[in-house]
Amino acid sequence: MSEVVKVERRDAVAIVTVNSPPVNALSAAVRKGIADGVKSAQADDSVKAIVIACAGRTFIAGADITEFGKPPQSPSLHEVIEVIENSSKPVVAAIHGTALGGGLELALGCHFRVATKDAKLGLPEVKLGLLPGAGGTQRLPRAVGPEMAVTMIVGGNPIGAAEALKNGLIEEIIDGEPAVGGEAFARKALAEKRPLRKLRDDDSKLAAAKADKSIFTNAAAAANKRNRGLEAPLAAAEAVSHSLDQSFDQALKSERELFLKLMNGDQSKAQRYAFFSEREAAKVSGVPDGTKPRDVKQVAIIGAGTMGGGIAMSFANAGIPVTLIETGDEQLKRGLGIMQKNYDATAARGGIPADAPAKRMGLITGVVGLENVKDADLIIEAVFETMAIKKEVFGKLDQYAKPGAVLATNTSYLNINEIAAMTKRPQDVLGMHFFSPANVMKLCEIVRGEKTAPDALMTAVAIAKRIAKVPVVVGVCDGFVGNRMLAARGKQAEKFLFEGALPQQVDAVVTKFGIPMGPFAMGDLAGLDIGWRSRKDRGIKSEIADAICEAGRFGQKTGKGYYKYEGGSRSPLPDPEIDKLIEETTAKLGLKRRQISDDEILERMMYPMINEGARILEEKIAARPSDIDVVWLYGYGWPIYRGGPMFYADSVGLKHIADRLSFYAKQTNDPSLEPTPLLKRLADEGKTFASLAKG
Ligand code: T1G
Repeated sequence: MSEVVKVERRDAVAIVTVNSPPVNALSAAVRKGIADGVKSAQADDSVKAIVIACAGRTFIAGADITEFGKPPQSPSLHEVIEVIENSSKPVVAAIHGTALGGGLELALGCHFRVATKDAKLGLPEVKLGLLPGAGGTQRLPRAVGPEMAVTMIVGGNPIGAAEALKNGLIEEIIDGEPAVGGEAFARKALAEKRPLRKLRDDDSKLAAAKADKSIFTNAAAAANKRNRGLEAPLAAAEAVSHSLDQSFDQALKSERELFLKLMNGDQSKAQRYAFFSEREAAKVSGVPDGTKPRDVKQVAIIGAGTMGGGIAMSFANAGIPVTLIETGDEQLKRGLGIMQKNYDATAARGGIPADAPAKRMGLITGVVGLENVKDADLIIEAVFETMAIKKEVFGKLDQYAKPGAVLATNTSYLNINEIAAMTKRPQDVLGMHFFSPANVMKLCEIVRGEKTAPDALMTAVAIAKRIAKVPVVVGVCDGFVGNRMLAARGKQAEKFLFEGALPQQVDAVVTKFGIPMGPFAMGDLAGLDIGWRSRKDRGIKSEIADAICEAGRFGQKTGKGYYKYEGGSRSPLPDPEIDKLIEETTAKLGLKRRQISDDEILERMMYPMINEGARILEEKIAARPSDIDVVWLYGYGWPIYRGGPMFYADSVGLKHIADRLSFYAKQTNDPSLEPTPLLKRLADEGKTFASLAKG
């Protein structure tokens, strides 16, 4: 008898219930349990119909990803689906929560599917660098048509029950307990003597696209439009296309071949690593077991500027009401106006429902005066990025905030301990470093102060997840994790301009690697005047960057920076004026320019960052190498199919990286490029960063 699948009888209906927390993934035991359960019901003459349902919070969420890369165990998912599909008795999938990947593929093997109204159904395999490998590329087109199928499979995004019903993916939306709804549907199907619907035999929805291939090819092209460097979406579209030009069985073979190629490829390994790393990051190390987050009912955000507004929108997007506090009506009005404009623009392009802007703005209450924080359980400060102002705000928060409120600062690099010292409650103070635009970027660095209490930390992690952010706990240092590594890269980028390269060459190497924007285009986006002001405050000269700012070229905001921007476009155009300025400045300094290879640029963009990542691990600013990868994947556009800088370092080989860093340290007379002791040790021992996580 299966530990994870139970079969019970309700008169003539057999209910096969999967109970394998946390998400009823299709482990070998679950697959075997379902197959045996269906076979036993099939063999029992008194059973006239079969329902497959799940206990817990969700229907089957897919194949068990932890089994990937291990020797396959029977029965395969294909075999389980065949048992179901070939049953002479109707099999009904009763779906709740999410039916994803192999879970939906199993449901597609059933003769009927019903779902609760909040259920979501999808084939997200491309997000793991895979494609549906158990017939989904062939059964889904037969359920909803090839156009919708290729869009769902290439995009990897689930649809809701209503959309599924409208497109014929499910037969009915059910209320209450899924098994009860499934049983009721089964009885109805029996009473109506409904013919068993085997999707593999039903090509009716393929006819239009078979007659006019452009129906499929246009949908496939549209679905792949924003794909940059990912293999899986292209392979997935190819697999679905075979529903139109091959027999079902032949197309299954093609699907298998394409699936195995992806499974064994580098991209999927990186994407599966990223999936687990994101979840690992939310497991905070160094807090006592059982530490619970504090209850957060009321949230207050201080500052309605770009960051405060974006953070407020993140809460509103998650349906959580927030109080937005400013110092004056004018600032408040401006901030609320910008949010309204953003929501309206998104709704206008169909990104959110037409009624969403009003609903979400309705969750944001603007008030003037810090005393309005008194009922808040969590307060997030997002005021001007200077220590003096932050200290002043936290001094006041200490007066107004209720005991036990978590006081978070959104600072991107200032010292949290110094800010905490402005209060009598440093245990409640921490950083929640959001990334601009805060309503879009998923990363939230949770900065742990020296005195931050474990439950305060867990509160920030939990609330970050609630607003669909990806939290990573980091320690206090200049730039925490992401910006500190970015600074190491930026130093080399700037050096290249003095040594012989131009901005467009450096940026092209970085974007070719798969990062959406290079360092110079990023500088233009953020505004070059910010760095210029900070250099002047610290008495630091940088001849080229200073000359650019002295020419009034602050980046996109002034239409010119390292690049020029024409006709209101934000796309960077190389500017001969800059090339001339760089050449003149380096000539004035008596520097001899040289040709620099793209290979050298790539190594000096990536390896110093990796070296800084190793220092961050040595200093315990990050708990795991995978936490550093999550920061870069979700905060800086690192390509998901390369796993993150530390994963990438392991794939390149730490010995090579250490050797190259030593070489560049001598070539550029920059001892800071020498491999840090941790990197040196791992390289000498032939180990990887991943080996650190294994303890
Ligand atoms: N396999 C194994 N473990 C999984 C899992 C899976 N498919 N999905 C989730 N988990 C673990 C996760 O690691 C975490 O573990 C816990 O469950 C809760 O997850 C043949 C080949 C279902 C929407 O891609 O999208 O089917 O950290 O924190 O936020 O064609 O999990 O607690 O130890 O994410 O409520 C396709 C992946 C697989 C779905 C729930 N399926 N999962 O989100 O919880 S490939 C997927 C999710 C496949 C077939 C192909 C989400 C969720 P721990 P969580 P959540």
